[in-house]
Amino acid sequence: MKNQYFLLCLLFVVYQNAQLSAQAALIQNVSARKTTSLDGTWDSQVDVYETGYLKSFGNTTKPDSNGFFKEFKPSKYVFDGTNPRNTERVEYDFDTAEKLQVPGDWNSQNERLFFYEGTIWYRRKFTANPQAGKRYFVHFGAVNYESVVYLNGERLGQHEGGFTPFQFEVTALLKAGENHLMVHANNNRGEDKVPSKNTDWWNYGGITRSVQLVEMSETYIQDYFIQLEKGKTNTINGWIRLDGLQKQQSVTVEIPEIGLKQIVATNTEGYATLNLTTNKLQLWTPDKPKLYVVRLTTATDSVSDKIGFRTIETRGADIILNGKPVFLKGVCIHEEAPYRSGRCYSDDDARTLLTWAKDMGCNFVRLAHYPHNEAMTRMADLMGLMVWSEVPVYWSIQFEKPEVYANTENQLTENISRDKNRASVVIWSVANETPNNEARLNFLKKLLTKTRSLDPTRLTAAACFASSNKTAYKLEDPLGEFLDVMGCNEYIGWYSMPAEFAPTTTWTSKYDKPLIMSEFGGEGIAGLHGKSDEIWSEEYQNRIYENQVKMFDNIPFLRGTSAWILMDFRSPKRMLPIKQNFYNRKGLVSDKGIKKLAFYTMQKWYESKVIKN
Ligand code: GCB
Repeated sequence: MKNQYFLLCLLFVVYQNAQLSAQAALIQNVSARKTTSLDGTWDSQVDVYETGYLKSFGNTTKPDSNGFFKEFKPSKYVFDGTNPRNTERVEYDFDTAEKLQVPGDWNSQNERLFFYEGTIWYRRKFTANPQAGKRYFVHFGAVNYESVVYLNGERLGQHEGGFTPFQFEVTALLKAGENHLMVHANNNRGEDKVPSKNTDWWNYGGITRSVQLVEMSETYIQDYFIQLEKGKTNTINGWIRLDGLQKQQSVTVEIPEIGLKQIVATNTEGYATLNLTTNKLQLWTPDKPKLYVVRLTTATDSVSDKIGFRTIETRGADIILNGKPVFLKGVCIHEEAPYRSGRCYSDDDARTLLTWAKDMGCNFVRLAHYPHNEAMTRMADLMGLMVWSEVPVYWSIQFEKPEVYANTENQLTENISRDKNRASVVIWSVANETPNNEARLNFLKKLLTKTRSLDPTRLTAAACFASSNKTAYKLEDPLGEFLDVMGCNEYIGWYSMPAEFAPTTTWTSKYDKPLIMSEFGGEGIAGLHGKSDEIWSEEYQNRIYENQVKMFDNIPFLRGTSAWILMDFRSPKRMLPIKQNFYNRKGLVSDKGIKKLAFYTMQKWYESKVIKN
């Protein structure tokens, strides 16, 4: 009996600890909830040697119970004749430490951190007033790349992946009054990470997106998926999931503007499916990006979202939006802040970037090469831009390792989980320029199956290479068999062949599928003018574009293009002094917002693409 009691107690403690450190399932539409912003000024400590995890003269790098997250304070030294320890010697102090702004990468906030890759500890003090019967979560928009999170000295858990949201439940740890939130953020690159060691963008580190304390009712609407059924413009399909003790409830789903209402009952798992038929919907299109207020209500919670409704399919080589063929006039975008560089995160940043894309005549943007912040997809919904959303499976990835797959699948799941109700997102892309071998094919096939299981309504793609024999290009990457849309990156005029070879280059495909030319272009420095054969000049860049668009007109199965890239962006690989100065200069707009000649060439070509949508 005694033993049984002991076992029970042990199980309870194990269970409690698991609850404390477990990552909670993402709350859908977190900004529509009752939140306290934890953005602003955080105390920060650079920790090059992981001293924050070491014992005094430690020889271990394992998390230690005396780490920085305990925030020891020097106490008055009293020598009792036996203990020789000098308690005054604590060699860190977050109160007087340097400050960093959140959201924001550390590289662009402090010159000493510009090239820094490693660990920075962040601390934020905040006041809370927890209410009985409520549950509390700490939600991070993203931390690049790995984070370990502590509240009031207790470890909440960790997260890997620099571009997706995650959260922890803190109900049991949150105190009335002052609380201390601590984040160990580390952006070391590694061969077995996703992305891997080598990328052509800046490895901006830190808490790059907003942090919020979220208050929820005990049983709350945790997630929902509300979209048109594939191919049916009058049927809304989806599901709702509740979390909490009262999982079986009725949920009212309403779209008040068109008088649509359905009441569904959740099962013992808190799950219910939805199916609503209506002929009253005005469909979401890039020209008329109509969004509807959708309201979900239960006895214990309610939430509203703004959702657009559209269908997206392929038929042979065509991409079909709301039943009609469409050409995707696009441009690639990095999550680089206009005018100031660094990571962007705000509505204003998103509006500036997407307004440039609209000015160019785009109806489509490729958000390269990782999930961008939520402001981008929400703004794209509002402004009418179709979105290609991507996970950072970029160049060489250790495809043969199961843990690398698990990490990638988690990043993909978090991305789809966050953005699955955005009408703007039409494509989930699983990879960019990955080497053609068996391990990669198996990995990506599995990832595509996962993508479709999470979201059967959208298209899948990957940016691949074509095989080429001089000016004959062929799409035959074996991955093509498993994609809905072929993406292809080519740099005729920059990395291969002079630009003038483009118009006579022929394109064939092994697959009867649409092609999006997912990258093309070359560098050009805004304001540097010269002859069109003078490399780095705007004219040289423009010559590439003039020849590219001639080629595009001759590719029978081309259904979209996304030029590389909207704006100049920082990259450690681009070292040429003066000209590049750590910027990839392939932007059609400079980092200071100056439109280059090639911008107007694309604009003109997009104007000539007459399909209206
Ligand atoms: C590519 C990559 C992209 C690079 C670009 C370039 O093929 O997909 O990430 O930045 O080329 O500028 O070389």
